[in-house]
Amino acid sequence: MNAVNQLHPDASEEALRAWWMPFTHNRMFKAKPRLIASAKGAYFTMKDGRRLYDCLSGLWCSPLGHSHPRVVEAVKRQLDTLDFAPSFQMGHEPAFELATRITQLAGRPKDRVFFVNSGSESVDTALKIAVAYHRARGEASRTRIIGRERGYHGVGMGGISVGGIAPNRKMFAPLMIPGVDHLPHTYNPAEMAYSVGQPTWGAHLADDLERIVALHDASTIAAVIVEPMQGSTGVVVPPKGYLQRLREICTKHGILLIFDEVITGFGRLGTPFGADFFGVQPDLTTFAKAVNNATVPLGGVIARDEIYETFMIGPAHMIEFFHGYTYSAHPLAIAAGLATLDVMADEKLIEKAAALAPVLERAVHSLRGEPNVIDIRNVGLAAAIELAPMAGKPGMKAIQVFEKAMEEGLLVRFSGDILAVAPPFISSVDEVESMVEGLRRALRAAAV
Ligand code: PXG
Ligand code: PLP
Repeated sequence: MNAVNQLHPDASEEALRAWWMPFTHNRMFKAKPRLIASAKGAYFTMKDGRRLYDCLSGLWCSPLGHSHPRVVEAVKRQLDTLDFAPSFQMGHEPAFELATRITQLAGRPKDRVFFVNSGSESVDTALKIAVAYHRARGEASRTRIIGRERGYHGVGMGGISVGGIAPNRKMFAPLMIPGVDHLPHTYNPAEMAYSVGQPTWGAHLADDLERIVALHDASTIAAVIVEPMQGSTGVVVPPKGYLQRLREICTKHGILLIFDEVITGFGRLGTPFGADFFGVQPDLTTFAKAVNNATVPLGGVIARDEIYETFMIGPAHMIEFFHGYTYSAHPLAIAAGLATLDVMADEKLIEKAAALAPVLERAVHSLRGEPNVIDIRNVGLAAAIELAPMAGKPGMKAIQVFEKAMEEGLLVRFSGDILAVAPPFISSVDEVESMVEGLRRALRAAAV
């Protein structure tokens, strides 16, 4: 019998042995598995038949809902036409088209797109571009990268080095790239708890970049990488004026500014990119996830035209950038990307996200005062609810609320003691409001 067929809602631990699951408490999961069977629109159907509203759009990545018919159709058609195409020294037209469409959506029609397969790869690629760019310009001493505390930039060696989440780093210290420093994070509950949208306190924290520049000297620094809004660490929203200040300091010192838009790209804040929402343009932008609704793995880096042109030196028969992945611009991923951007445009989904943002904002802040809630943060169509940790058991309160929320038909995301929601753009006002009421009941149920 096929092992898959043996899986059942009460699947035995033996059947679940082999898959070492990512970012999961494997023992707890396998003792009490939660098996997803299918998904359609904004809902998952579990193996036991329960239906769950997808409060985080997958892992921040499926804003169109699941199995959108136009995306499914495009991928099926592509599969019958060209299943794989090498992208080293060869190309297929849809990849050029998607690159063009992405630069247009970003309002940077002259810029260039390098395709990869995940957010982690997009970050490592952007760091390589930054260091190689300075070298090509004759400033090979610019090798340091500045990240930020609480930053999440994936799990590649570059990403964990510039990232600022301790558990993701501490076990791998000897593998980290050298010469990295970190800006302070901007979260200060005493100054900004329950901020609605952007906090007004904290722009001055960007000035710490001047301290870092003074310490290392600008001539050693290649780039600063930040998420415009820190997603994984629990929707930490940049203070008003903070990103502008970072931009000014980078420009002043010839440092590239990288926005990691793996979560904020493609509409999450109600604008095409976070750069549009905050009104600050970076030099390099990383993206993944929503670019193709996560139908097939896809990510990329948008580079300013001047950065690309800097690489175009030397004889024309020479490779300019020694980097790329077997699956860069995989035809299925590209087809899903083109269909996703078509659906976003035709169904005005980014505008819909913008229209739902105030609905989520109003609703989620009404949870203030519910049991164990110590902060609520929001921006665009994303919000986080921070809970007071249980004495001696950090993370446990969030697990309890997560389980109660499942009983309410909600799949929410938790990380530490922070709950995060980022609903699909196709959601109705009623679905967003009902999600928050379900969370309210879950918070109360987890308190007793
Ligand atoms: N950069 C940022 C800003 C991210 O949010 C990555 C890079 C890495 O992407 P990949 O595709 O390699 O996972 C991410 C990913 C969560 C959650 O619940 C967030 C991510 C991934 C999974 C879960 O916060 N962010
Ligand atoms: N390891 C080996 C032995 C390989 O041959 C390759 C690619 O050819 C890789 C790793 C990298 O794989 P990918 O291009 O899918 O990142």
